[in-house]
Amino acid sequence: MEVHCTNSIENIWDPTMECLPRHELQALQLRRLQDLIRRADAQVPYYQRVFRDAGIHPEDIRSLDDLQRLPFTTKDDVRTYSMTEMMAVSMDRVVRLHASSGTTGHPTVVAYTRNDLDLWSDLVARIIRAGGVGPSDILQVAFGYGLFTGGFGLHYGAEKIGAAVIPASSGNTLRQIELMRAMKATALVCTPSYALHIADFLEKEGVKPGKDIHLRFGLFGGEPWSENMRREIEAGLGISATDNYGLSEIIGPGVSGECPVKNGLHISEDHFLAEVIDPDTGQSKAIGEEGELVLTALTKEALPVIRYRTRDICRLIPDPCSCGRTTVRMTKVQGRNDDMLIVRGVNVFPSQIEEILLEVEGVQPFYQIILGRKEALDTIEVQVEVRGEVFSDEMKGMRALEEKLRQRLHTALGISVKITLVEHRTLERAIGKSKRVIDNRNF
Ligand code: DLL
Repeated sequence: MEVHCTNSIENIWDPTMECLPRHELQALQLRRLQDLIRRADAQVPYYQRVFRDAGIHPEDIRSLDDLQRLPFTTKDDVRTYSMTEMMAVSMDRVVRLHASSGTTGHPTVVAYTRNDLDLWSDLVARIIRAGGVGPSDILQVAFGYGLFTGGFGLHYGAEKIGAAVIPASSGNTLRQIELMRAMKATALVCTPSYALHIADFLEKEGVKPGKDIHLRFGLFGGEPWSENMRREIEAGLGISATDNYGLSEIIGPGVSGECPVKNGLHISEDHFLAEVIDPDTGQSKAIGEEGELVLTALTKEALPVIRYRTRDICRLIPDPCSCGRTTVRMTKVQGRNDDMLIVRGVNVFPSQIEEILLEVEGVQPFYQIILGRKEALDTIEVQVEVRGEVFSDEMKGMRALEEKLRQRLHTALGISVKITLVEHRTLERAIGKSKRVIDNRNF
């Protein structure tokens, strides 16, 4: 196949597939979709039932638009039906099990065949190369190794590109820094909140990025993070930071990732079909409109998933990217539909609050949102850390900062928020995905 990348292909792991002309990509997607529906119809008890109830036959899928005739798969479906009902292969072909992080409800168990693991490491290799990391890099994996897909996913992807992997796992921040220093790590992967914690720790210990440690790149994902948070992490660690996205039900990390342009995350569309729908009505949205991301895993052997409702809110960006990849991009995920706060009738994502807080001088990137109820009305309080000099400043400075934050949040969100400034390094730190919201409202 001809390679159509216009730019440097140095940071493109699989230029043939990542830069496929759109018409060739769509033809491949259709062949893979037809094959997926045939496999699901022949081998997956759950989809056999769903197709029968909806009167769908594999030969009905004649174009990519026919995807919309298929019913959605939800997290509840994946949870309610046993794994064997969802699987397209027998257990003797399964070589690995993982589980979703279970941010909402029980975790979901997911299975991989050997081919699935090969595919997964190849897809993660794409995002690692896109994030700037190459074979001469030394990459510290500070995601948890275990049921969570982050640790093992990034580990095998990094080995595939030939980088040297430090399998540090998450936690024990002092040791992370010692490892980074001793093994001369040049790249770090973990959640963005853990990256911030590491950056803060470096500052506390007097370790200087660029002098004592030599990180150049960071690939972060697993939870939402704002552009302002990116700036804080890049400055604190002295690196270029890229976002990557994925979910266990689809494969884990490796679904999409940013290239050096940092304007959206390229979706590996030769393996995942992406749609955006209205989360309330389930109606398809036009490309470019915001809504819930729905993904179909075209090529996975053990657990094929058709039109999986991710609950993640984003937009698709169809315009060509100057990096040369031809794949559609998704914007940074604002948050999960079910993490959206509804405060006195107003919809707010924690990431919107984060973006506003971090615009203000003196504020540290550590905060917590506390919801309550007073006289039948919702209350919202944001506790946010401030720099030492601000905190020890006379009360006037503190009150002025509180007022500034209150006004900015009111203007941007249309609700009044109580601001409580707290001393630097007093809020709890996350070593994995952070829990930003404490909801004390009893429904
Ligand atoms: O978090 C997979 C992953 C690991 C992705 C490491 C990237 C890096 P789960 O535990 O199943 O899988 O959680 C999936 O996490 O539906 C999103 O709500 C959220 N999420 C993942 N990546 C991002 C991101 C892994 N870059 C759920 N931005 C997803 C925002 C993210 N949210």
